[in-house]
Amino acid sequence: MKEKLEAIRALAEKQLLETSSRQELESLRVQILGKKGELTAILKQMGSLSPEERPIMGQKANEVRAFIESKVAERQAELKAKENELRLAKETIDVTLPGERHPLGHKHPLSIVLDEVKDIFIGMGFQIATGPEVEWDYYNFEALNLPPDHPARDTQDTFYITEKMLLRTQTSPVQIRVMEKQQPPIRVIAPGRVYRSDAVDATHSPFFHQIEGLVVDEGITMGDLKGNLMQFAKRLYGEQTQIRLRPHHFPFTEPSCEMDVTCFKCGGKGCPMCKGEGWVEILGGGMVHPKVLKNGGIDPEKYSGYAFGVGLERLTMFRFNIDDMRLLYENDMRFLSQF
Ligand code: 2NM
Repeated sequence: MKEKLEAIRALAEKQLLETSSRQELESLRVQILGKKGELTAILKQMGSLSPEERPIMGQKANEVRAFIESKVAERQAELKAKENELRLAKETIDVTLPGERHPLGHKHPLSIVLDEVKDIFIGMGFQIATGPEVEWDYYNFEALNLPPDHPARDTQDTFYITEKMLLRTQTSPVQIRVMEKQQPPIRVIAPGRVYRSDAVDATHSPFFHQIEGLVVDEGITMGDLKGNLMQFAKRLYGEQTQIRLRPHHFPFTEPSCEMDVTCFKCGGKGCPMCKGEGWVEILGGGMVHPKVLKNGGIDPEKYSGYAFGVGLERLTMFRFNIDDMRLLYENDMRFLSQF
């Protein structure tokens, strides 16, 4: 039995050194010292020994157990240190490696021009107003003095949701909502998406963006419209830019006009861009119709106002010399990365 114990000790010492992980070590420990282990099996045979031999063997067995236990602990510490070392080596980061470059995005050309337009009007004391894209027929047409038989109210031109609800065709309904909530002085621009039942081509889309402006106060005249919009044109297209107003018709303004600016391509001499005219049309506007002021809860006897509407796509296409509106919606990186 003594020889067996010595054999177990020697084998254990050798096997312990051969373990290469703490898991392996643990199963070896169980194999030797566990309840069904080799050492335990020997101890169970103690009963067959003579009373004199028993304590001697018992002591020997305890000695072997203690020896193996301390060796296991030793090996465990060694393996733990080795595993740590390996993990550290694997997790090492080479801080001198060059970083991965992430491509940096930028604003969409429509947003670039919209932000410029906002800045210009904010600089002139305007506030930004917004409103719903799904709008009541009342705000989109009726309050704006569009008669029931006006072509814009036809389903050919407008997306109706119900008989009384539609996708707004302009941002002027926002202006009515502003007037309902606020008495003059009013100076707002309402930028946003609008919808018309149009087929897609180089200059049309079923949705596009408008920026409409509204100024209401005592004594506002066409002179204010002309002065403010001239400043706008000069800030957007350069100091040298000239404007001209031509008579026009809108149901919500009286009198109404369209505004041209000197062609930014040729400076007014005439070129393919302006079709030899020297001028390009950029917006429509006029003095807010007294009925429209009244619909907004404003006394037309006391106050007057001007309003205008400008297409963001058109401004952007002029600004960056883009000849097809579809390019603004297709999200083709070859196009967008040029701005
Ligand atoms: C335009 C042209 C003329 C306009 C009118 C109003 C309101 F609500 F004050 F009556 N907002 N915008 C207007 C006037 C818009 O777009 C070409």
